[in-house]
Amino acid sequence: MSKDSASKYHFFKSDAEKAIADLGKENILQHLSHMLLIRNFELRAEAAYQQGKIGGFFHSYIGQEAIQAGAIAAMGKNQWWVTTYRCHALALLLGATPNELMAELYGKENGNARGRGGSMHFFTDQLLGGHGIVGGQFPVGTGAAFSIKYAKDVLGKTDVKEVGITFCGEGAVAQGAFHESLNLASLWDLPCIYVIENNKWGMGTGASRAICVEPIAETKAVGYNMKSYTLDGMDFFNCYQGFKHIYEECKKTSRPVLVEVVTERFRGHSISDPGLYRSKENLSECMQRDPLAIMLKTLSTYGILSEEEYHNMDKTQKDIVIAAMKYADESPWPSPVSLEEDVFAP
Ligand SMILES: Cc1ncc(C[n+]2csc(CCOP(=O)(O)OP(=O)(O)O)c2C)c(N)n1
Repeated sequence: MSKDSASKYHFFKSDAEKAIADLGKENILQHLSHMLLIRNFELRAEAAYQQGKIGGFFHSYIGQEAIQAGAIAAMGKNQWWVTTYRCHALALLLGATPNELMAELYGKENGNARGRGGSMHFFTDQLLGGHGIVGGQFPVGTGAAFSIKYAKDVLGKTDVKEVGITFCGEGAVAQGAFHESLNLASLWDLPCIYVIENNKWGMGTGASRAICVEPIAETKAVGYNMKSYTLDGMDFFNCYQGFKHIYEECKKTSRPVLVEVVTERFRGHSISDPGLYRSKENLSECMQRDPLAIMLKTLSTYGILSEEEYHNMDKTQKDIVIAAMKYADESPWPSPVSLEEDVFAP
């Protein structure tokens, strides 16, 4: 963390040694392989985009991998999850296959949304979508948490999920749906975990020029009588332990929580953004804290993984993604006859 950002945040205190003991070697390597899958998926999908295989919007998660990997390591897949258009990683982590996601990016019939949604609208049984409207996901995540509480308290069901997790960028906290959702969640004691992934930039506007108070979660949570936490989004173990703590607390109290995860995006806002508003020095300084490099360093310090083993893991994930590109390339286009299927507008 740079001196400046370290001073304005009160980070959740974590202990990598304890996290490693808690998760166990096999699990940790599994989570690292998921982060490597995300990185490889994004890198190669970008290349396919440049070759004209993919069209439309495309927002990369490169640089932010530790956040959602840590969240899922802590809370398990079986919750309600919802996020923004930057949704490739969450779909992969929740079990969508690289094949179906790549085919969706290529606009093919056997894609995740039959080629209709593209990059911003991935779904799984637990993922209630990637959403293109900034803030559009807040009411969805809040409603999902309401359904959990209703099923438990009113219908007396026991076999239900525990929490609804809503991810957003910092740019979304100035949007009305954020405030209405947090107000209701607090009023009705809903088990909502709202996660602001603060990568410090909207489409090209720095957070400090768009949001009137910082740190965001700490200051905004007070207005909704909620607890807040701040996590280091470049450190998988900090995210894992932070989310684990937050999850246990939310399950116990059924009180909503606002979390700010301080992170960096290593790419432009979207693939068409050359990032001219950001200096090369700023970007290369941020990239010094690559979440994958930080994880490798921690794991090698504790004798869990050598550099060679890491590169072998990376190669395995790269091959999976290359096979997904071949699958997508060879997949059929949707039939023009099916154009009006799944369209709900009259
Ligand atoms: C309601 C609405 N306003 C504007 C946009 C255009 N838009 C798309 S992404 C974006 C920036 C959002 O930044 P942030 O929330 O910080 O998320 P990030 O992309 O950095 O992950 C904007 C303004 C939109 N999609 N929806």
